[in-house]
Amino acid sequence: MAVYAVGDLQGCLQPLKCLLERVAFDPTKDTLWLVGDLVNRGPESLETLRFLYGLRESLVCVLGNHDLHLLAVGNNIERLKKGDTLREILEAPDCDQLLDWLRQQPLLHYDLERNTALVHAGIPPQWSLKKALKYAGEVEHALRDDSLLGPFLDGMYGNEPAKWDSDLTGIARLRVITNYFTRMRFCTRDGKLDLKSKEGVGSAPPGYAPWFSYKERKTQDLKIIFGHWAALEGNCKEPGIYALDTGCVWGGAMTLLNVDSGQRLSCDCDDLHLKAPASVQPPSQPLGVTTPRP
Ligand SMILES: [Mn+2]
Repeated sequence: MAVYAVGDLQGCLQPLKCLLERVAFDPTKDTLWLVGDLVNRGPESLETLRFLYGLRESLVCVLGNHDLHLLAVGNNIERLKKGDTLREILEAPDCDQLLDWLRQQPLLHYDLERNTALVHAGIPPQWSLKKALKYAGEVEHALRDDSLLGPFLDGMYGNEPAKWDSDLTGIARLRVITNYFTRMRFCTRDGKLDLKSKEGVGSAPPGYAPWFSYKERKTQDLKIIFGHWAALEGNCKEPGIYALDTGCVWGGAMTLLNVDSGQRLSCDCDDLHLKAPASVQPPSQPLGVTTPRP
C-alpha cells in the first residue's frame, strides 16, 4: 500500500516503467502520484497517456503547463508549436477519450492523511492551503464544464496579471491561478510572478526568490511535492518541499519518491536508448545552468 510520486514524464514512458518495475508497483495496492507535464517534448507522448489511462484507478495526477497546452491544441484553440511532439495524440483514434480523461484531472491534490500536497509548479507564498484548494477548484471547474472549457483554454495564455488580487474576475483571475500552479518558479514575497527566469535558484531577478523559500509562506506546515523546475535537478533544501523534476526529457533522469519513507530512486534516461525524434535534442549545456525550459 505504498504511495510513489514521480517527476515530469514529458512523454518518457520507458523510464517510468523502469521505476515502477524497480519498486514492484502493484496497481491493486499501490498508488502513483504524478506532478504533471505527462506529455510533450519526449518520444512517446501517446503511449504515455494510454499507459496512464490504463492505470487511472491507481493514479493521482495534477496538470502541468504542457498538459494544458495539449488540451488547448486538441480543442483547436491553439496550434502546435515548434518542438511539440503532440501530433501523434491528436491523430490517434482514442484521442477524445484520452483528452476527456485529462481535463478531469486537478491542478492541486491534497492528501489529508499525509498532510501533503501535489502540484505541478507550486503554491504561492500568500495562499493558505484552504485558499489554494478553492482557487484550484475554480480552474478545475472551467476545465470540466463544456461551455467554459474553450474560453478558458483560449484565455489562459499570457503572463499578466503577474500578481493575485482577490478582486480579479473572469479569465484574468483564472489565468493568474493557472500560472501559479503550473508555471511559477520565482515570485516576490507577496506573490508577484516572474515567468521569464527558468534557471537555477541563483538566477532570481532582484526582489524575487523561489516560491518555496519565503519564511512567511502560508503553507509552511504542509509537505509539497512538485515538478516543473528541471534546473533545480531535484535539489530543494526547504524542509517538507520535494522537487521531482530531474530533467528526464533533457537527458537527465526520472525521479521516484516514496511519499511515506522519503526514499528516492532515479532512472537515468540515457540508458534506455530512447527513440527521441531528431527535433528533440538534449541541451548542449549542463542541466541547471542555462538550459532554456518551456
Ligand atoms: Mn512544466
